[in-house]
Amino acid sequence: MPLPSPTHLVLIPSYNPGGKVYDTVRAARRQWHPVWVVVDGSTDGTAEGLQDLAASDPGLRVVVLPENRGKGAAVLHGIELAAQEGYTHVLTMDSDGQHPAELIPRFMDASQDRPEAMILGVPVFDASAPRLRVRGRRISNWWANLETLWAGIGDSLYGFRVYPIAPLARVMRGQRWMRRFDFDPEAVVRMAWLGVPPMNLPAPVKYFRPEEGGVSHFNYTRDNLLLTWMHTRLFLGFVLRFPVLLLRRR
Ligand SMILES: Nc1nc2c(ncn2[C@@H]2O[C@H](COP(=O)(O)OP(=O)(O)O)[C@@H](O)[C@H]2O)c(=O)[nH]1
Ligand SMILES: [Mg+2]
Repeated sequence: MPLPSPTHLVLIPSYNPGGKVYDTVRAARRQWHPVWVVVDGSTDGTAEGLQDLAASDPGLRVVVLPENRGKGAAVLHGIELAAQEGYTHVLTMDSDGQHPAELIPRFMDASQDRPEAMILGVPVFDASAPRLRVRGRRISNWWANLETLWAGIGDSLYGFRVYPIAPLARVMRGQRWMRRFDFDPEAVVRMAWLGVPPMNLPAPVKYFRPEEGGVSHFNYTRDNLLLTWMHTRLFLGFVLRFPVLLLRRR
């Protein structure tokens, strides 16, 4: 079992993930200590199940929010608590088994080597990935690269990342968006604007069929509208910052 880290923790926002969450959390715990799960108003019984797991595991902490407020809101709640306890970095990962827990140490090492950077997972898809999702993210990636003047964001959407806590909290406290699925792309763009350098590392992603326990809360219409509005506001922010970004690139 890994030794407790005083600086880096694994933070897993979770909303109605179903039974996959237990394997996910156990796999994360085999790689890292501490692991925190923020249960975001789940109604599938996983809050209780995770609390049972935490009762016999000092490396696992489960924070339960009574109402669903979104992935970004859950991450913000987690990083505020983590900062109060002296942590400086979080690795965020999904609760539904799609992300590679075995790469946690490699991502944490990269972050320890370059604490000023954000360590971004770049998804390596296999045949299980839905075409629409793979294509859709190219659009988001194109916008994110433009909005940062090609600062080097490998993937704008993948949630398997290590963030320095202080700039992330600063970016999130400053505005009321970024609370749902607009969290991941807006976080990288705004962090890049603050001057946080991205470092990209490949990381496989799996898509499970419903009969394998796969659950997705991504709603194509609702969430693509949310992402379109997000890129609209980021583009406006980009126009305002253009001179600064250009100077920095020079
Ligand atoms: N905290 C929180 N997490 C969410 C919410 N919706 C999704 N998630 C989590 O965010 C991650 C990605 O969501 P998911 O539905 O799997 O989307 P997909 O992987 O993009 O299809 C998973 O770990 C979910 O549990 C939410 O409303 N609140
Ligand atoms: Mg998922």
